[in-house]
Amino acid sequence: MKIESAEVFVASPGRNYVTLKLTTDTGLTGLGDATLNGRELAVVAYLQEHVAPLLVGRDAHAIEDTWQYLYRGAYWRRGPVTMAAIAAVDMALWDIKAKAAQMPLYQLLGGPSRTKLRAYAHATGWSTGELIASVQQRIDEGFTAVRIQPGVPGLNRTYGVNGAGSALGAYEPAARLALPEEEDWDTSAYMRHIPGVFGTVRDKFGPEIDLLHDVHHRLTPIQAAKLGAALEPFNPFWLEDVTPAENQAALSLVRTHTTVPLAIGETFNSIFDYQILIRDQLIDYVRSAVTHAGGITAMRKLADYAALYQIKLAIHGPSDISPVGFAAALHLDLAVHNFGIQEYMMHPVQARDVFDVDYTYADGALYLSDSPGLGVRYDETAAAAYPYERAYLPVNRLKDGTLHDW
Ligand code: EZ4
Ligand code: CO
Repeated sequence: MKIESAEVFVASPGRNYVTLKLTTDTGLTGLGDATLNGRELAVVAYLQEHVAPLLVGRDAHAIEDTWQYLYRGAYWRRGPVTMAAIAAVDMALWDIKAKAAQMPLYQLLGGPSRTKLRAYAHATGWSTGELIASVQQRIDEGFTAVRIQPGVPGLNRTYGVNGAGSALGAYEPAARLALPEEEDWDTSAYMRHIPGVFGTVRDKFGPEIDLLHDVHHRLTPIQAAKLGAALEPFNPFWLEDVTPAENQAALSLVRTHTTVPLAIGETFNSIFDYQILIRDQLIDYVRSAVTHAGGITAMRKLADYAALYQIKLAIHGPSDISPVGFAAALHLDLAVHNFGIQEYMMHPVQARDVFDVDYTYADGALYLSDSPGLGVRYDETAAAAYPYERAYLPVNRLKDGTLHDW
């Protein structure tokens, strides 16, 4: 079975998605997600100009060899653009192989290790009262794990929260503007405010609900250590991305001071980004997206490496991963032994016009069907009604104008 064509589609049903479609000489098709939020067309060019010519005529079954060919064969290694392109090809080839086998992809990965996939949803509110209402909404939807993102006194807006009174989902995770919005940040104000919010939410909802929080790369290691220790009385499920973690060894400082579980990795794109973090047991959850870390082939290796150290898989699941990339995550989640939890941010409603998915949500968990492949169909005609829109993520500045991590 040979690859006959490789087509790239860009559509913006609520937000931009880049989708790769491979077709074989037997008529099978496979889909891959290549969406890199705010840098979408760089991946489109990489796929169209540099990858597609290499794919036509290749054995569609040779997934590992194609992965190595695109990774080693480029000479230039890693990086989000390259790895998103490789991920899309890899996903599409697994989709094809599973369709050829007439099995859902998770069967080819070893079969199901569980009956359902526990998911967490987002709750946001500028004030603690608004946040509590948002958490209640998620509990009413059946979630037993909720990520809480409050506003910070003195700031105009911050990651995930658009100032006072903004509706849930209206601004998540950020404004999408044709030029980057400038948010503001004050680490001291944040550090003073968060423990009180956690305490109030914990008091309100009791000990059983799992509460998560995303620090979004904003602290130094010693600040992260201090925040972790301050939140321990409220038993967080995890703190996410406490530092940018480009310096992996720095996380050992955080570990020395707190037992709060740490999750990291949504901006990583290689298993090597985790080499020290996993080997030295500095984290508890790996957070890479299938779409950004080289696809199923690479993520399976990452999950297995993490499993050696009792570290669990908690794949990034924001709305900027397409339903194709999200489905790929669910197949891995179901198959690996060391599944932790799945982020479920949900997609804009318009995305349903373009992506027809077989996965379902009920009572705090996600389920896959037994349809062959990834279980996602792409409507090219519907997609054409949603042309690409340039959109940037925000940037973040301290009060004195210094550019900070967003
Ligand atoms: O900011 O996916 O945990 N989720 C997140 C996301 C990221 C976006 C960036 O494109 O941190 O909301
Ligand atoms: Co995050």
